[in-house]
Amino acid sequence: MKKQLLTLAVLLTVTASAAFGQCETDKKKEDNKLYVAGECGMCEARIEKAAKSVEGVTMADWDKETKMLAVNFSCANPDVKSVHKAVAAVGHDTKEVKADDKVYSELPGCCKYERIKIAEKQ
Ligand SMILES: [Cu+2]
Repeated sequence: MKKQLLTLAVLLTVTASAAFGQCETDKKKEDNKLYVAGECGMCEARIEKAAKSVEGVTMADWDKETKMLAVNFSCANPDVKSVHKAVAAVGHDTKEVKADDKVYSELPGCCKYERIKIAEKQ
């Protein structure tokens, strides 16, 4: 019985901390900006769609001129890394995550931006 109680206590703690790590709508984290390589309006639509697909993202706005993606989260602890991964997955380099060469090569001609060179750890 004592062991069961302990198990229950551990379970509750794990559940509580998991819930704590998730989005809290009353705490908005705004003005996260990250550099995302791209060229045109098609890139803009693609980048913003990818960013908005990330959980907790309430707003994503990419600027064609500055190449900066502004992201708002509904989370106290935004998962910015997921945004990097999401835009890289649709073919756009960020300064942290490089898009797959194959995905990049399949982008329309007008979207062929200059690849970001990420310093690789040797
Ligand atoms: Cu484009």
